[in-house]
Amino acid sequence: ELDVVRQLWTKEDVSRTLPIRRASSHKGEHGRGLLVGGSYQMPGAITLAANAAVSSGIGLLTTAIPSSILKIVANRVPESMFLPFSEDDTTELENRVDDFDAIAAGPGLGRSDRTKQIVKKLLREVKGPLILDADALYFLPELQNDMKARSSPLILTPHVGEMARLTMETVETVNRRRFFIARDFAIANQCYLVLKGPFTIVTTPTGDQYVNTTGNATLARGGTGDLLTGMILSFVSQLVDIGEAMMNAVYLHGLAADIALRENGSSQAIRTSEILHYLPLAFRSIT
Ligand code: NPW
Ligand code: AMP
Ligand code: MG
Repeated sequence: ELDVVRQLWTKEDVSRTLPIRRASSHKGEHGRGLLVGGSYQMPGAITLAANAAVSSGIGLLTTAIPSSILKIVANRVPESMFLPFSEDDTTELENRVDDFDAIAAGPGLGRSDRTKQIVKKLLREVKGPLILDADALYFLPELQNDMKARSSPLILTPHVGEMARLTMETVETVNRRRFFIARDFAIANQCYLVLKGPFTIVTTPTGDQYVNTTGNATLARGGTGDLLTGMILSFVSQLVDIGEAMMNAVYLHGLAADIALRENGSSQAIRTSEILHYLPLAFRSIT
């Protein structure tokens, strides 16, 4: 284990690696991202993710959602374009995957057969970075061959419960051996892994590990992981180093929650969507 790189990701690291907006830059230089998710029961998760993406620098966002929730989601994210798909035919979605710098899937997607088909297609056909979170992680144990056959970057963002399912370990074991389990999984599957929780660990396919120090229990509420997925999509689609993009997203997500806690004095009465309002202050404190 002596050759393992394991270090804290600091404010200086973020400052050194964050994508900058040149005076002459245009939207096309800040990433075209596709976010896939949502279901009739969970229009909120994808709305939160889309808002987090557009609030953290992405140049152009397209959100792919079931047609049944287009109106409610589109109403709440005017900056996003939309790619509505029908419940039983996702070919429109599959035909567009080459148009994006990065794709993230999972928030609120549900655990239907349709989700499984979408994830299978994405694993096989997305040639750029693919981020899988939440319900998109659910079928991965059944899609191991598609996951292993993939040669372009794969990024998984499980919480401890999801990690336990991915590795067929108990939650207790994952908690106790989280560095080891994360590294083992990332190397075996040649993926980037964000193992979420207090002191989130980011592991690269070579087994290097970075630990995050921002964040607090304000984040212990529904939808905060969905925000993180939107932020990771924003940074990864700007074609920077993927490990750096993930760490910066995790750092700023936690920092926004730290500022929210400081400004409100309590972590109880803060909504998930309100945490996003502190992102500008989080970015400001970096530069
Ligand atoms: P417990 O709860 O302690 O008994 P699931 P999910 C266990 C969407 N959302 N952190 C936990 O055990 C997501 O995007 C929609 C977390 C339980 O057995 C997904 O699409 C929202 N869990 C979908 O819901 C807001 C831990 O893992 C299981 C854990 C399902 O995602 C909410 C929980 O995982 C949500 O984001 C830990 N540290 N340790 C919306 N507004 O639309 C153990 N567990 O069942 O996969 O559920 O994460 O809620
Ligand atoms: P999810 O469970 O997918 O909604 O993701 C929850 C998000 O909140 C992840 O980014 C976690 O790292 C973060 N989080 C949850 N609880 C805590 C906590 N007690 N301290 C710090 N971060 C947390
Ligand atoms: Mg989640």
